[in-house]
Amino acid sequence: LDLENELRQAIEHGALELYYQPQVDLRGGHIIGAEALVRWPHPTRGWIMPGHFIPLAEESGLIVPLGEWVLRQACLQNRAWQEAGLPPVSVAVNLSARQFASCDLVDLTEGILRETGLDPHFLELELTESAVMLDINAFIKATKRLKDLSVALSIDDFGTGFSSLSYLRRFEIDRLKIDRSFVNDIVHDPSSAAIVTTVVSLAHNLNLVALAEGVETEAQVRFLRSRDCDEMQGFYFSRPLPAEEFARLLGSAC
Ligand code: G
Ligand code: G
Ligand code: MN
Ligand code: NA
Repeated sequence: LDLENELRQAIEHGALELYYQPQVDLRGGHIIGAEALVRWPHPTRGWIMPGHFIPLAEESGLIVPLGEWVLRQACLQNRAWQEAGLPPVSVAVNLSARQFASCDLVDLTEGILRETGLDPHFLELELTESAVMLDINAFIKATKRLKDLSVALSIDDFGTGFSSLSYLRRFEIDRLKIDRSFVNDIVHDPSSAAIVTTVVSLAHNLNLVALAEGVETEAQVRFLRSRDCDEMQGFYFSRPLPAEEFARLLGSAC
């Protein structure tokens, strides 16, 4: 059995798992969201990380059923946390450019929100600049309709995509996620520091929230606070966690 067939079966059997990485408010220090990150607990190969099977899923078209499973599971989980009385947070789901190009993404999202009963304000979709570049008109149409549903939208890995900045004024984006390659070097590399400072200003001037990804050290946190960055995500606060561990962390904070 090759990996593609195994992945197809894993999707069909609901054998994938979602981990959740906390997103934290830089001023108050509390958890405001969770990014859902898919993992594949493989019976013989151990845990397979998305970097290894998302590209395969994209090439084979399996990203469509995989993405549907991730979206439904993340919404169900977030709804369950809220029902359990945990402080409400948003759940962020990564979308591949390929999924964005599939014309029924908006209908699918609407259906899953209705089915799970999750308030759309607590769902965020993470898009990449490659989704913008794939088909700009389809992107504009889909993002408009998603905003009509009250779903939040962010640009993931911001600054790595070589796309034109003009899309930022044409789309109803809520948040810029500053790529971790920039955040990684802010304390020692003046260029990275300048880029992060500038992206935070850009976000604020466009009324967007700035989130720094890949935050690992106290020094990085201090730098980001000094630049008025709004939110952070990274190993400094927490690695991605299994659902039960995320719930425990969220519950212990209140
Ligand atoms: O969890 P990890 O850092 O290994 O994730 C690696 C990459 O896989 C990240 O770029 C992340 O955006 C992507 N990824 C994780 N989960 C999903 C998912 O459910 N769908 C898509 N399309 N990408 C994902
Ligand atoms: O591309 P995306 O932002 O979706 O990727 C998220 C990935 O980044 C996940 O695979 C997650 O494991 C990883 N990640 C999260 N926090 C950190 C961090 O602080 N440092 C590093 N190196 N990777 C991180
Ligand atoms: Mn992401
Ligand atoms: Na990212």
